[in-house]
Amino acid sequence: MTNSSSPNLELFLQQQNIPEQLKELLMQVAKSCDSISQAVNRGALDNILGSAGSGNIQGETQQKLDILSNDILLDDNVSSGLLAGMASEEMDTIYPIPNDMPKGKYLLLFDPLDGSSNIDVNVSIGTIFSILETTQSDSVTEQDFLKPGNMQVAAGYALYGPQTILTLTTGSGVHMFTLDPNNRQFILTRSNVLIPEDTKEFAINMSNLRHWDTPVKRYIDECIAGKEGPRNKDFNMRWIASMVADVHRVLTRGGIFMYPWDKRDPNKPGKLRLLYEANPMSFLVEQAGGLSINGPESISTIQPNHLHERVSVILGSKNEVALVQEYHLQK
Ligand code: P6P
Repeated sequence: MTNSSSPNLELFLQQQNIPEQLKELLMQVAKSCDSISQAVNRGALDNILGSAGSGNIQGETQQKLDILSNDILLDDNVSSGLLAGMASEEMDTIYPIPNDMPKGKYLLLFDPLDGSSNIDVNVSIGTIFSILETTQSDSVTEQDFLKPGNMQVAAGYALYGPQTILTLTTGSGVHMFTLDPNNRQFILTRSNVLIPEDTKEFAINMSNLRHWDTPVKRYIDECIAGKEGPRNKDFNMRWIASMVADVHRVLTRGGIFMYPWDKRDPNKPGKLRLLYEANPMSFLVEQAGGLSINGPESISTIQPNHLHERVSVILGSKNEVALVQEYHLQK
């Protein structure tokens, strides 16, 4: 039970040493996530489940809630005067703030509703966001968005599960806020989150086993060998197929999350998107004392070449991820 002195998001941000406009932007994003949470909670009652009958640039069928969530984030933020532009998993190109609107120096990137395959079966889904800065407020181009993850000024996610939890970082630790359904306030419920350095829990889609590269196969085989194998301990496995839910579990109790490159489509570096999935999650994980790599290298140093670039993702408990990185470097 949080005591009555637990600050809400607004009070917490007031105490942070960050620009006022960034505080305003984070408050606005949180408000959008509350609206998305309410839409998700209504589901079939408002006939917003199922396919929208359209596809996105990722080659995925868009769900009605994907589009609704994207529209909420666009509509809520377009006139804030805080942004130069936005980019989304659901939009082919960047969204420059129109010239008749006030502009700011921030870029907001998001996956408006991650885990869409879980929407219709009532399993946790989430919104992931990343915030960059630009000096080109009046003439932003895609190039302005192509910054490595270590240049983010803030990142976070909203997890729509049994509770709606907003997790964010501005570079001074990771903090979690639980949405109070009675007053629609995000209340600080965990501050300075730290990921345990060791774990006995891995998250990966095992159905892809035959497609993995040797370092990943080696690592997973050793986990499955348990006490009788080289790791001398038994492991547990989880796979929710919502990155937000799997990463939240890793932040909350440790673990390793893996969506590695596989040979189904050798020219694709991975399934997950660099700019608005891997980079924000990597910022959070590293701020919480974990590691986030693409196999051989840190994700946060990767220079993006295009907006919807994909990447192999291995993140979580520091010592476990370091072992996987070692196997990749020995390859
Ligand atoms: P698979 C959801 O579609 C997503 O982008 C991530 O949230 C999740 O981790 C992954 O894909 C699940 O992929 O192949 O297991 O369905």
